[in-house]
Amino acid sequence: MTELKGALIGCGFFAINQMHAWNDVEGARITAICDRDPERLKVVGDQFGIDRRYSDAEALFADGGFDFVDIATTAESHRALVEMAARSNIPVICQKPFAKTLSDAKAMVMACRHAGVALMVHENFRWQTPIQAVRKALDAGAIGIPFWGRFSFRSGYDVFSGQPYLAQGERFIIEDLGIHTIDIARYILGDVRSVTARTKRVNPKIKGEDVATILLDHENGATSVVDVSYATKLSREPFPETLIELDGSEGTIRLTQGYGLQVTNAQGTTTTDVSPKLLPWASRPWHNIQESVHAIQQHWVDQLKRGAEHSTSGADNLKTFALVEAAYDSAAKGQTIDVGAML
Ligand code: NAD
Ligand code: 89V
Repeated sequence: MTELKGALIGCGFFAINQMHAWNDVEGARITAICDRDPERLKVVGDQFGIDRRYSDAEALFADGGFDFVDIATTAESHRALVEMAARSNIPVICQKPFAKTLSDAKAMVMACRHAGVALMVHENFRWQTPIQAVRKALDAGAIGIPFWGRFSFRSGYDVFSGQPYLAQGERFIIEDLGIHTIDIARYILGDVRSVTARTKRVNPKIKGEDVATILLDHENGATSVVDVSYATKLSREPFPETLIELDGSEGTIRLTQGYGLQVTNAQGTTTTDVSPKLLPWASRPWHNIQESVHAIQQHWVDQLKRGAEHSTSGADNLKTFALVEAAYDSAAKGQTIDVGAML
């Protein structure tokens, strides 16, 4: 099988996970890196033995010699970089949040569509082992037709020490973390018709909201609650676990803290350990996220080689991104937002 060559732009905090995962992915490797910060470029280049190093993305694309690009910068640079990739006819992975605005995100999808290049958003949470286990139980018909769900991420973990920019934006938890939780809700219960949300800032040291409660009306008639908080101090810190409750016509599913999957139906109750693997380069408690980075990057390569659509393609992610925008809009106006009108 031919090995694809990739270039990675953005050698910051999270890119280290992506670089480790690329080392393990079958069928691809990273041969060039780019960061406008010379120190980050050196750290990542030296750690992963990459000689082709660029401080400027235009120069990287001008030199070429790679089959895809992996954009691991923060959202403000995403549109320019994705459009650069489209102009160079290079398939592209873009980190979440996909863009700063929904109109930028739509333009990015259009640019790649016109260029005929694949575009996947690195929306990795749905690839976590416990989330995949919930999906499999539903697909196996374990609880019949789900009519209600709760997708919950409540934590007191200090995310600001690794990612200081999270304390500085006007928007915080929905844009950064809730975007994953909302994507999981869509993955499990399907697309959404309307959104009602409330937000709050509890931590006085940050600018944006750190608590959000979001009600989703799914197109299939199910209702779900997405509740996220970084202001929740618990006796046992759950970071970075998403807990799930699903009620269906024939039973219930509970994904509980510590990665237990409990399924109750007419046959009784079964409890399964659905813990993620601790990959050799991973560290607790991040191993759940780290394993999903490997999974989504392997999916990128496999689908690219088949010429098939990615689970979190740009077009798919517009539907998640619209829900983020709708949640902020709903919280600001105190109204329910119709999502269909936004897409
Ligand atoms: P970071 O600030 O640590 O790293 C970003 C890097 O990109 C920096 O080194 C910066 O110099 C570089 N950069 C920015 N613009 C550039 C440009 N135009 N050209 C070249 N280099 C440029 O940020 P981070 O914490 O690593 O986050 C990066 C992205 O990953 C964010 O969008 C964040 O939301 C996302 N993220 C995703 C997950 C996940 O699980 N999917 C987890 C953490 C972070
Ligand atoms: O996944 C993320 O985007 C991270 C974190 C889990 C810390 O919120 O920013």
